[in-house]
Amino acid sequence: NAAYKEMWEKLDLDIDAHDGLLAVLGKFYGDIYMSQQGRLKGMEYLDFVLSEVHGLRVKELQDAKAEGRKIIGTFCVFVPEELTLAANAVHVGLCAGADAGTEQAEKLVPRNTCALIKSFIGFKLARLCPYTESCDMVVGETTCDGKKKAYEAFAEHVNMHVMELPQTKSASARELFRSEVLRFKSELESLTGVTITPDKLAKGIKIVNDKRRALQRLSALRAANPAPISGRDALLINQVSFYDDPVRFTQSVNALCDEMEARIERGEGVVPEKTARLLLSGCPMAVPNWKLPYVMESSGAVIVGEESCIGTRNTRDLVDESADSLDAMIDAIVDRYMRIDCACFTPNTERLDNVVSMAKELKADGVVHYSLMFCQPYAHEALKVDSALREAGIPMLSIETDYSMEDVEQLKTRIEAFVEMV
Ligand code: BJ8
Repeated sequence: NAAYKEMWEKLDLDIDAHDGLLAVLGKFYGDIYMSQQGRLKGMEYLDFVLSEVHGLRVKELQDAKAEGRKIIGTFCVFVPEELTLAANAVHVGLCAGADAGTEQAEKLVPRNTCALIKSFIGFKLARLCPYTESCDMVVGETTCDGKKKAYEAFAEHVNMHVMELPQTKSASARELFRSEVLRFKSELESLTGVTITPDKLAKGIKIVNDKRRALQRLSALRAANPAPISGRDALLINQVSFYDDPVRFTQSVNALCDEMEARIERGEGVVPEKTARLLLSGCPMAVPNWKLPYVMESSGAVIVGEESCIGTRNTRDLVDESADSLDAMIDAIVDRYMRIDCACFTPNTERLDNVVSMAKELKADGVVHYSLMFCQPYAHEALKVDSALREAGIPMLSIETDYSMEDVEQLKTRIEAFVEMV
């Protein structure tokens, strides 16, 4: 498409490398997604969004920019989208799920850095990501050491704002987070020239809550047996939630949920009733990181939930909508975000309770814990999650991997053995 090419050139992408990336992505998507049987009709919207991920949606961002709106890029679910929307800006997730520009990335960050970090840096340095190139401000956060140090290097290439995140859930930690939410708010206001009023913030809260409600609905419907949707499709929906227009996305997910309800009523599913049901838990899986879900679902299992930031960790809690002053709304936002059970926090026992109750609610036969190689926080918690699940009588398999395809056969062997056992 010539118009897109012109847009990518304006964004200064490396056109040849970008063409190559789109070709690989298209093939990968075809193999992993289009080969599935019995998909919901509503997934056509997601297929469309994904086929236009570097096209139409990026064009929409350029149109928004032409109207004077700003684009805010993020890497973590701790950055409140409610405030971005209240400042009439667009919020997009920039986490990346494919190996790209690794050699260049390794000049900015050490080799033993997790694939997610290397990937967003690699995409930037190799000029492959139209989202990063569209951003007016990129927001980082002091979560894991890998990200926090990577942002120092990344700031040489983009306009960065880093939120200082606490490491505990104490009262003083809450105060710190509250002050950082306010600092983010001021930063947004000066970037956009928009003053965030209670009215605007209430609208932002409502839009993001509605998106979360739709995703909660989807998540709850997956308790049905036979599973009404594949884990791959559900993961894709969660991935797309980070960059699609939130209102349009919410409508599409609700329409998909209507279809799922009808399917459940007919007793139908994507797999037979006896299929092993697995919960996936751990590090976030950014687009197009579909390797492990694909291996799991081609090993005789179906994934019934994602206990992850690209999953329920981002959708489980809502912001209280009853506040009417700006101050009270900020408090409601702070309270909601301080409930996120990220492994960067210490202690983080809520996560153990959440994994166990999620496995029970979704009637999972077992849990696959996924850590990215070199991710300390989730590797540590893999051990804790394992013992919490063992106590509850739920088997767990711990997987550590990255974005390369080299271990696919080995993963398949381990997962098939686990599926046999559960
Ligand atoms: S709230 S999980 S999105 S920090 S995989 S980069 S932790 S070394 S992503 Fe996260 Fe926010 Fe927490 Fe969620 Fe570091 Fe681990 Fe890499 Fe990670």
